[in-house]
Amino acid sequence: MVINIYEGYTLEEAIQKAKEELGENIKVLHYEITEQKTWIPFKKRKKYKVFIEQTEEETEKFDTQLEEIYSHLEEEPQIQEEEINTYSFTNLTPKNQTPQQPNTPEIDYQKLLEKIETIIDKKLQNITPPPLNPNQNGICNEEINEILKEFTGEAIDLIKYLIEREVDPQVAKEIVKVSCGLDLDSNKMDLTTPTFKEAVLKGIREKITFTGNFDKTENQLKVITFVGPTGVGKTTNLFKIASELIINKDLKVGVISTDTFKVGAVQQARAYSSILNIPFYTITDSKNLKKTLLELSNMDIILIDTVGRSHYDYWRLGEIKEILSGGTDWMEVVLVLSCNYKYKEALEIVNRYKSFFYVSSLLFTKVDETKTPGILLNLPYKTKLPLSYLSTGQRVPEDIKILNPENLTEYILGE
Ligand SMILES: Nc1nc2c(ncn2[C@@H]2O[C@H](COP(=O)(O)OP(=O)(O)OP(=O)(O)O)[C@@H](O)[C@H]2O)c(=O)[nH]1
Ligand SMILES: [Mg+2]
Repeated sequence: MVINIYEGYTLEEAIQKAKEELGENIKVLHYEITEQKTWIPFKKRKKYKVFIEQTEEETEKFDTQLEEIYSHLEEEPQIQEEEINTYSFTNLTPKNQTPQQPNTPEIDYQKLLEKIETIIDKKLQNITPPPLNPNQNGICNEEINEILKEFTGEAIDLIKYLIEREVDPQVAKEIVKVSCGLDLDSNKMDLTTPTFKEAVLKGIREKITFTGNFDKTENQLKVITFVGPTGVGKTTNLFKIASELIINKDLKVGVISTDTFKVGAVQQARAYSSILNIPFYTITDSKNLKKTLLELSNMDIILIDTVGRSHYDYWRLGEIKEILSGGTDWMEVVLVLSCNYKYKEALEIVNRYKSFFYVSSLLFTKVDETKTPGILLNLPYKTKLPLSYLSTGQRVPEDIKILNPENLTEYILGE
C-alpha cells in the first residue's frame, strides 16, 4: 500500500492537489488540522494535511511497471545500469513533485531499491560463493572466499566440506586441486573424479607421505623413541605397537622407559611388558641408555618411552634430549600428538619438538574423540613429516592402525 500526504489551507485544496497528481481513483484515509502562526499577533491560520491511498488499480499498474523493470534486469544483466537510469529519470516520478505526465503512479523508492538490492545480491552470489562461518581455528571468511574463487561446482562443495572438518583452507585447496581440471564455461577448476573420496585419495597420495609398518632393519638394531606432550598416549600406544610387532611379525622387542617421573608410570609399563613377556628397563641418564642398548643388542627392535613434556618447557625437553644422546645415531623419533589439538597449537608443538629432536614421523591418537580430524592432513602437509600410526581408542592392543592413503581418506571424510 502506498500512502501520500498532501497539504492545503482548505480540505478541498489538499484533496484537489492529490487528484491532480494521482487522478480520480484516490481514497482519503485520514486528515489532520494544524495551526500556523501569521504576522498578526495571536492570529493563527489553519492548515489541512490529508493522507491519500492510491486505489488498487493504480497500485497494480505501478507494480506491473516495476515487474517489467525487474524482468529486464534479470534477463539482460549487461544493460542493468542503463535500465535503472532510464526508469529513474523518465518513467518514475519522485514523491511530492509535479509529475511529468498526468496520472503517472507514485513510485515507492524504498521498495524499488530493496528489490534492486535483492537482484544485485543474487547476481553477486553467483559470482562469489556464500561466506562460511569462521571456524574454530579462527580462519576468516575472506581467506576462504579468496580460495573458493578459483573453483567451481563440486570442487567448491568438497573444499567447504574439508574446511568444516577443520582441514586448513590452504591445505584443502592443495589437496582438491590435484583432482581438478579447468571448466571451460566458468574458466575455474572443478573435480574430474566421480566421487569426493577418489578426489581426496588422489590428493593425499600425491601430497602426504607414510612410513608404513614399523619393522626391523637388517643387520642393525632398530631403536624407536616416542616423544610428545603429556598424556597424549605415548606409553599405551608404544605397547600396542610392541604387541603388533611381536604377534604379527614375530619380532624380538625390548622396551626402555625414561619415565621415572610420573607416579605409577614404571609399574604400568612393567605390567604391559610382563603380559607381552618382553624385556623391560628403566634408565635415567645417557650412559645408562648406552649400556642398556648394548645389553639388548640381540633384539630386533627397541622401543623407548619418554616422559611427557610441555613443548614450552625447554629445560625438561633438554633433559630428554640429553638422555637420548646415549642412543644410536640412527635412532628414530616418533612424535605423538592427539587429534584433539587445534591445528595452530599442534603446529607449534611440532616445530618446538623438531628444534630438539630429529622427528621421523607423526603418530596421532584419540581420533575417536573428535569429529573434526583435519589436523591429520594439516600437520603432515605443512611439516612434510610422514605419518605412521593412528590410535583409535583406549584398548590395548586392538585400537591402533597403520596409516595409509585409503584409511586417512576415510577418517578425513568421516566415513
Ligand atoms: N580415547 C582415547 N584415549 C586414548 C587413546 N590413546 C591413549 N588414550 C588414553 O590416554 C590416556 C593417557 O595415555 P598414556 O599412554 O598414559 O599417555 P602418555 O603420553 O604416556 O602420558 P604421559 O606419560 O603422562 O605423558 C590413557 O587413559 C589412555 O588410555 C586414544 O586413541 N583414544
Ligand atoms: Mg607415558
